[in-house]
Amino acid sequence: MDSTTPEALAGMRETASPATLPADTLKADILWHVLYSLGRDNERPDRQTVFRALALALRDRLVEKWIASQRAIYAKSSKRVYYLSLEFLPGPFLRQNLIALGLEKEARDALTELGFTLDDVAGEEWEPGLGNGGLGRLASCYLDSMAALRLPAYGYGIRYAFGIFHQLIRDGQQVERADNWLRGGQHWEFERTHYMHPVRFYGSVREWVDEQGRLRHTLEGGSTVMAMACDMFIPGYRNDYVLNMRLWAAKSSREFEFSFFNTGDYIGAVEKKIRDENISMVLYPNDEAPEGKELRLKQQFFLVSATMQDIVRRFRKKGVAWDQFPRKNVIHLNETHPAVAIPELMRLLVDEELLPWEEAWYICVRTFAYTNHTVLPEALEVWPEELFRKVLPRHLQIIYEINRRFLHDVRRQFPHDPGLLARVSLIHEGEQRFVRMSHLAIVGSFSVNGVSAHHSNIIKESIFNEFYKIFPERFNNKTNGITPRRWLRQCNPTLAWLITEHIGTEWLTDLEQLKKLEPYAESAGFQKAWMEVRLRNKQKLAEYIHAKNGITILPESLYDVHVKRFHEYKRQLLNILHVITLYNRIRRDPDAGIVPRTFIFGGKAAPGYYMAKHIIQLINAVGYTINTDPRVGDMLKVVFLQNYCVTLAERIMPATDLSEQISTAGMEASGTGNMKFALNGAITIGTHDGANIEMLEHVGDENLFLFGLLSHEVEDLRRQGYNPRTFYETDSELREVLDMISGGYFSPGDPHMFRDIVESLLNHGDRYMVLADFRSYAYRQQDAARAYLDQPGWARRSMLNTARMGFFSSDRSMGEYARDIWGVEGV
Ligand code: GLS
Repeated sequence: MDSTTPEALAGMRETASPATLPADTLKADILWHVLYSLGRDNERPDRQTVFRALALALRDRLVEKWIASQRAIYAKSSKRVYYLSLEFLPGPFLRQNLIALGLEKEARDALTELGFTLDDVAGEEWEPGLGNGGLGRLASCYLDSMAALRLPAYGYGIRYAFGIFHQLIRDGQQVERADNWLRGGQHWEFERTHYMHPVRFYGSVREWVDEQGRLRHTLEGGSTVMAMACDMFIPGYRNDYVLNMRLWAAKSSREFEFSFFNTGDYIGAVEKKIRDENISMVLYPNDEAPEGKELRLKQQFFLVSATMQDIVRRFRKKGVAWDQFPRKNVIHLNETHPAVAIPELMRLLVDEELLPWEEAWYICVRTFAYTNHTVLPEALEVWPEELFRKVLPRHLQIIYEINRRFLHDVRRQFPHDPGLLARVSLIHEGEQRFVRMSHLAIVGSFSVNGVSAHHSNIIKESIFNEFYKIFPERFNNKTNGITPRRWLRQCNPTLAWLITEHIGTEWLTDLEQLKKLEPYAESAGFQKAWMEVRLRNKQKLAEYIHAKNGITILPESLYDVHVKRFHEYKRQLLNILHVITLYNRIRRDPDAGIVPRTFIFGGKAAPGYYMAKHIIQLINAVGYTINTDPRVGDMLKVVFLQNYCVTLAERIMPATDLSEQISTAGMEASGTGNMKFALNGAITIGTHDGANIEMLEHVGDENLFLFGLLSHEVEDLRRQGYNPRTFYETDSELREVLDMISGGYFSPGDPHMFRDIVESLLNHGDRYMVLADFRSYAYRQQDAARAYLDQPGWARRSMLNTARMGFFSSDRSMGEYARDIWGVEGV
């Protein structure tokens, strides 16, 4: 067999240790599951059936290792990490699990004997879209790394019946379709139908005095929903260690149903069941914009209440005193979405365990840690006080008490700043009162971290500056990372193999090893091999694009890729303005010597986000005009790939030349797509924002195209009074582009179609400073094009990007969290 193929790579079993279930029975196990688990004829199973049976055969192997891992955690009585997140975006499991278990080759062989290829069978998997974007995907990279590092950890989330919507592009516009990811069955998880916790909402608080004269609080009335555990397994890379991600599904409570049934209200009982189970029905499709709906608050508490019951149950088994709780548990809040865990723990300790408030609070602030993922003011979560009182009346009381004591301390510490109290209060006062979840999370946690060095500085210096003055020791940075197992080894097997051939396999668990590639950057032979692999990846993407969009693209053209959620601050608009600029240059002079480029866009817009959806439409309209203009030919192509998701990202990352990371400086907390592209050898064009800045430090400024205003320049400009019109008036190329859009050049049937977009730039302040950065972006794009013409130079840059991305492994991030925040070690 050719040793450079992914098949050969799959054959490497360097550190694999034998599973209890042997690898060579995989085929028999698949056939067994076809018959006995799926109830199908196992003489001629179809592809979907084979996929499901293979998943079940792997789940068998995972569960053995999971039990062993749990036993090891118990035996060591380790401190446990609970990672709470309303979102996880794991992506398809099949290949990832095969790689982690070291069973890729066995699976290929077994499938070949059954008449299938692994590619075909893997194509049958529907990924669980239980997250919106970066935040959820980060949580999944972190679970992968926690497992790789053998941390005593658990992921906790919600098993939404419908994940992020499926995006279709119809007539150039986004259309949303429900994502019924469970329809194909639940082959990776175990549903723990016997394992339920009651979760209680609404009701009213009764105050009473007990025999010892203590003031007590009891919640009366309200309604109860059951949380059923569904466990999915996350294997560590070839280390026999398996973690679980426990996702809660809402089930109606039996008692209620029976009482209804007894009174003969059958339909009423069924309706109640449906209402209850709605809680885990759907993921809110907003990235960085809280929805503020009652159901969302219920989802948050549903996750928190069920998880806290699980944590307390495990803790109780140890039989140690409550003051040991923080030594045995750390609860990590992924954003403020699960921050109601803080008053929930207080409630458990004070109302149920009858601990004095001070003692309970002491436990609380030594247990929680909080990661902030955004500085956009509109994304900072707040809840109308009225709604909070209705849904969680006791929790609101507890928040008041936390706030009263906190403000008392602040007043003592800063007696001469009376305005400070209102600014740091957990309650925003005004016509309407709101609970500020970020303030709650900061006050209730011993650690508050940002997700890139730049972002963590912004937190300290601006958005949470006053908290930083009150609790300086709590603030720290943990730069995000990505898992190299999925984002190189799995998605780019041929490049992974080329790397392994030269530097061995250690990079898979120690990404800094990629540094060893640096000496090869000058080798003509290695450059050639590198570029061949990249070209093959680009050909594959071209085939996919041809099949999906019917557009033919040149694999040799520069693939300039912008994939991520659609948000104005991410500035897909800036990109398309530049595309139109190139188009105009070609129209003026077809021999202008433009480097042939393929612009690829992808990403979802929140269904209610008008401007983001409008920008998607503009991109598609521009694409249509350019792709059908005979003057342009192969020089420019614009492609919008629908339904960007993890599966699609895995296709795109390995085939990208230029990675667009062009947010307005100061607005992108970190970004993680930027890391995935660079790890696969793409070169970044980006702003001084988020983790781009650290990437620059690592890869060197000759290997990354930076442009645009710095964060403080953005702020200065805004303060001085930014006038976008000056740019329009002084830059004729820019003016031409904007006039074409507002004049209907790309929407001849409806000339006004895109006026709002131009209006937002020229007459509504251009909040994201698109026009201010346009010229420097266009210049930098020219540099990129020139650099691409020098292919050996590009190969060198590409390799150095990969070689220097070691720092951005999520293993490094998780190692830092474990050491600096959680105080835990591998089992
Ligand atoms: C986000 C940020 O916008 C990203 O910059 C960041 O990389 C990600 C993970 O930390 O978190 N915050 C958010 O609400 N959605 C995100 O993707």
